Amino acid sequence: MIFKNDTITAIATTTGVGAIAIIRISGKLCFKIVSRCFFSKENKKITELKTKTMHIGFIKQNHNLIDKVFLCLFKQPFSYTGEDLIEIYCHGTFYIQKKILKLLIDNGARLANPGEFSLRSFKNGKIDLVQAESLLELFKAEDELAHSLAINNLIGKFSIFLNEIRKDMIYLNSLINVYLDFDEEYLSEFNYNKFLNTLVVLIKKIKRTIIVFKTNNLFKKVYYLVLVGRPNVGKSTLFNLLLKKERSIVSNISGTTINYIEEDLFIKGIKYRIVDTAGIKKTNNKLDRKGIHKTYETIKSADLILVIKDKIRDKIIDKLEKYFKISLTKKIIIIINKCDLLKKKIISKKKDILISAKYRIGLERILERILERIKTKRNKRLNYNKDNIINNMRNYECLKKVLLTLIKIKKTITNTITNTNYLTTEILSFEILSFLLKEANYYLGKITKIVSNEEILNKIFDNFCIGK
Ligand SMILES: Nc1nc2c(ncn2[C@@H]2O[C@H](COP(=O)(O)OP(=O)(O)OP(=O)(O)O)[C@@H](O)[C@H]2O)c(=O)[nH]1
Ligand SMILES: [Mg+2]
Repeated sequence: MIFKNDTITAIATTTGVGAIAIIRISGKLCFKIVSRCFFSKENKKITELKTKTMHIGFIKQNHNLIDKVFLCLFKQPFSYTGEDLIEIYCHGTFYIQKKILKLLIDNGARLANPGEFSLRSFKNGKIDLVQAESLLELFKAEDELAHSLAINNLIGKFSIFLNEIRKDMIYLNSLINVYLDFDEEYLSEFNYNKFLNTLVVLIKKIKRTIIVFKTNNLFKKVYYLVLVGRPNVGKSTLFNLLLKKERSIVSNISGTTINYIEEDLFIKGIKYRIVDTAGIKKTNNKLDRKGIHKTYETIKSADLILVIKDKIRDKIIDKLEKYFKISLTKKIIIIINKCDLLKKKIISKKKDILISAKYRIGLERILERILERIKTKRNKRLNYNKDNIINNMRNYECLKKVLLTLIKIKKTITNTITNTNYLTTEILSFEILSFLLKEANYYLGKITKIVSNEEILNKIFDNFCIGK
């Protein structure tokens, strides 16, 4: 699909019926094609319409009226794709959307591939690769943090950083290039310190960015909440209550849940993965043992373990700590369920939360406690979010390669300075340095724009939806 320049069209809004749908068309023949089926209320030709302004008109097929629409046109290069582009705002019924799309195709447009509008935008220099990827991240962002990282990079935070790096590398290159063509007698004029100082600052800058990404790779992390306890204590009842749906089977038969079940859960904009598990008990039954083994496995990946008891005396936490051979205090929230059955007030530890999952008592306290406990981790993420600009693993790997190459350059220079056979190694060094700088620049280019690898481009843009 890469780099065709014919005229493409697609429905840009989500599939289905809505009040309004948007149909996009972009490319050389865009205005020509639309003028065959759009008739402006002002009786003006498409090319006479003011750009970036809404115009009311009618879509017709051989004099048959299909819809009354709004239309907005963008003349190249001032459009999302950088080409002539038109957006048609029609009524959002299936019939109208399909009819207009077919009309545009019959008049010479081609149905766009997923991400093809964005690919053209990238190809025409309207957005760089980082911004294209951020656009994709923006669509996937399900919580506040993922959204803020994506939107920051969409407006170019990471791209600005990369540009600064590129400028520094161009400067370094200029310092070397002067000496590449010179005779040996001029070489002693080369200012090693000037070169080294710039290089060291550059290395520090990249290192810091990489470390922020590496040490806080919590971004887009989903917090795992695992419900654990003896059989029949009400794990599945609480699981369903938190999810607000009957996802897990509840019964008074001990051992109802035999395999863990997990679902997404949002609490105040934060995404969690909540897991209901098989009750922990002594058993010789092979199937039950397998289920319990899986319970232990899920506990390993838990950010928080919600331990549910239906009696104070339950020694389940001791059992878990014995199994894992570590204290779980920091990860545990203790919940005493079935408080509705209590005849007299029980004395529980202050931190334990008393609830009745069946009668929906005490749920708020659980949510509050989860938020409280996740706060520390979340603060870490918020810090991270402020500083981090690297938007994915691919770019992290590329930037790491830039860093390693620059470190190699630094080593080459320091070796040269300490080398006693000064002049002969100097000539060799300049050539090597120039080569290494080119290599660093190549990896930097891979992040933003100068990508020759079609596979990478396809991989990125294929993930977009049609019409984007
Ligand atoms: N009275 C009362 N009964 C409850 C409460 N919560 C759950 N139950 C009942 O306790 C029984 C067991 O509930 P489940 O949610 O299936 O328990 P579980 O911990 O998932 O059990 P297993 O899947 O066997 O490990 C059911 O009959 C529930 O209706 C509660 O707050 N009060
Ligand atoms: Mg259960």
